[in-house]
Amino acid sequence: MSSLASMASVSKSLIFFLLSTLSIFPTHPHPLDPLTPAEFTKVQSIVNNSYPKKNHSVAFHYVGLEEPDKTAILSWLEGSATKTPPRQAFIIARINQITHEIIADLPGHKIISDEVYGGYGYPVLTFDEQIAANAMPFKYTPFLESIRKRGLKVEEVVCTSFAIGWYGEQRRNRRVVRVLCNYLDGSVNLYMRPIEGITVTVDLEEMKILGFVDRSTVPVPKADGTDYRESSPELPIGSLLKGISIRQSDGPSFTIDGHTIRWDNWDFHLGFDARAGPIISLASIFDLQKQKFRKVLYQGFLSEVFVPYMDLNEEWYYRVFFDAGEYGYGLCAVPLEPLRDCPENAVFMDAYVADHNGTPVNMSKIFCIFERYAGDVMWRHTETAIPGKVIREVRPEVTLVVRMVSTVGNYDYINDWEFKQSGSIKVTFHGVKARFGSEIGYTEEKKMHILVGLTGLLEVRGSMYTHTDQIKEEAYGTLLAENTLGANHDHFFTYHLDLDVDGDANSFVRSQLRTTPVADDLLPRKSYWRAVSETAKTESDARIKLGEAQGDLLVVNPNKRTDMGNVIGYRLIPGSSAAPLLSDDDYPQIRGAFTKYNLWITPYNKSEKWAGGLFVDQSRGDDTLARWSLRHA
Ligand SMILES: *[C@@H]1O[C@H](CO)[C@@H](O)[C@H](O)[C@H]1NC(C)=O
Ligand SMILES: *[C@@H]1O[C@H](CO)[C@@H](O)[C@H](O)[C@H]1NC(C)=O
Ligand SMILES: *[C@@H]1O[C@H](CO)[C@@H](O)[C@H](O)[C@H]1NC(C)=O
Ligand SMILES: *[C@@H]1O[C@H](CO)[C@@H](O)[C@H](O)[C@H]1NC(C)=O
Ligand SMILES: [Cu+2]
Repeated sequence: MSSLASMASVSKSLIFFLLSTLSIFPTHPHPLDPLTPAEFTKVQSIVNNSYPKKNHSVAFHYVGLEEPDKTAILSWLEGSATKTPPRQAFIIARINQITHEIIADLPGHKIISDEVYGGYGYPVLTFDEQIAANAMPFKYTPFLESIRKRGLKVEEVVCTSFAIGWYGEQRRNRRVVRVLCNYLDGSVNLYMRPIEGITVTVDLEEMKILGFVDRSTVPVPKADGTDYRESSPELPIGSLLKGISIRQSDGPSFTIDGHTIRWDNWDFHLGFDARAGPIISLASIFDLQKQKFRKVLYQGFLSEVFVPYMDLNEEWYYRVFFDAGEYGYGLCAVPLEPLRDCPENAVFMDAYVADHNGTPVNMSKIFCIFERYAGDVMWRHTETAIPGKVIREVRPEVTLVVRMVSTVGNYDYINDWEFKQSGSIKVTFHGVKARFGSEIGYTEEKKMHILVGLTGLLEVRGSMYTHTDQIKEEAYGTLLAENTLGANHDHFFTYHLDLDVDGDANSFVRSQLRTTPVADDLLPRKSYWRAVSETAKTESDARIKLGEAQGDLLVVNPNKRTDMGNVIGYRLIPGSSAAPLLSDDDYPQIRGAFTKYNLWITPYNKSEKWAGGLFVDQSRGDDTLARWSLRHA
């Protein structure tokens, strides 16, 4: 029992660890390294050879490392493997409009397995097909007519694609998206200027328009005050302060060897995946006393981001996003801006993805790695009790941060993995409050439409209202500006964390503090508290709703003890957490059922990575964490 998904950040408990078997440094290249550009090209040619262009249409929806089995990685690390784990790629392709799951052997230049997927759901949308779909309305006369009728300039219209989800249809839908449009004309903030009422349904496979609806003439909100650029005269966010910088005249204290990063007592591998973004593997920490590396985290990555909106209007009810499974959280990563996104002492790393045709795309400056010093103190003591002397010892708080930013439509998710000298790992989404309405509150107060909580831009609905007094029916949101409603919604971030604390056999323990009455009259006190620990025996024992759970959530190694005999483990420390408020039988919630609990523990299974399933576009909730967990309930 060692793999778990949670919406929590992870942190070390006060308990210290014991022995580890990890004694050698990984050598370069590492079996968990993401595919290189040459390997992407190799994949493309392997698939080309098997499916020649003359009678096949081939679209690459996912290309990434087919991870070696955990046992193979662990024996390789221990030096007991006779050969290095195989170098393979996992490919999800649509071939003649059928989904294939392909595993290719790279050194052998051949396909070793090729399975047709017949279940519900479709792979991640490619950028190229979204761009093509977004262009479709501009060749469609009824659409152009609707734009003209509203008195809008067609050259100022920008369209984007939305996954359609699933709302109980029995019949399988084709791969389609809804294309919805916004307006620029005097603004760059297109999300603030929706053209409501027009919906274009596009078939992605045939790349043709299947449906067109124009049902309202709500005005497009004004351009005034929507510009968020620094150059804008009405500068809305963060006034500019005098220059500030962090410099390390002796250079950074970390080293990067391929994808392996070493800093202070930490050693870990940083991978990249088109779907998950950063993947942290094999994080271990050097124990000075034992003079050995000790394992902490086999792997951790973002499994899904679930974003259901609460607006039931015709153009809005299906706005339920799975940012990793539908759009590719890594695919949407954006280059980081030196000195703005990352401080002066940051080091940048590139990453690669395959495009629709399988051609490698260089995404430059996707990660930044830097030592963070914010003027805080990690540890200190001033000793004044010793006569005739004062001892003062202070250690400043310096941590190591790995950062990536993913821009999925209007949202910019700033995602940090932070490693601390104390042994803690902290995962954060910069300033996210995953609760509906929170960003809107901020926005209202500032009288601006830019949200900085999550950062990025709010997605708003055009409306006829100019004052809250006019609102009589359900508005599903807050009036932010004239003709502009901010829609209520949630963001649920779900992580897959496979903790291997001091070895891969770990248990999940809940430790609660219980009040204990004192019966003995001879004792001066009536009560005290003591810690009572319970080890989860089944998966259902280990499903946690944070609002209800009391006490500490621990991942321990039951086979190891400290020299004093104490348990060795890590404590999961939740950040802000949220519970879904949709009913269990609501279609978005069936697909997002993995949000029902904040923490789930499942046995290790290499193919159960994605909390919302492997094929999320139009999924029906039959391949989610909530279902897998019933198997061993
Ligand atoms: C594979 O086929 C695509 C599409 O025909 C072509 O653009 C690409 O160059 C080919 N790549 C390789 C490596 O064969
Ligand atoms: C494509 O052509 C090859 C050889 O000409 C043939 O073997 C294969 O069955 C064809 N595939 C399809 C899907 O038509
Ligand atoms: C990717 O792009 C960056 C920035 O342009 C460049 O430094 C790097 O060499 C490129 N990588 C490859 C493999 O071309
Ligand atoms: C691993 O997960 C897959 C996909 O959910 C499932 O089909 C398979 O039975 C699982 N294996 C085990 C041993 O539970
Ligand atoms: Cu939001």
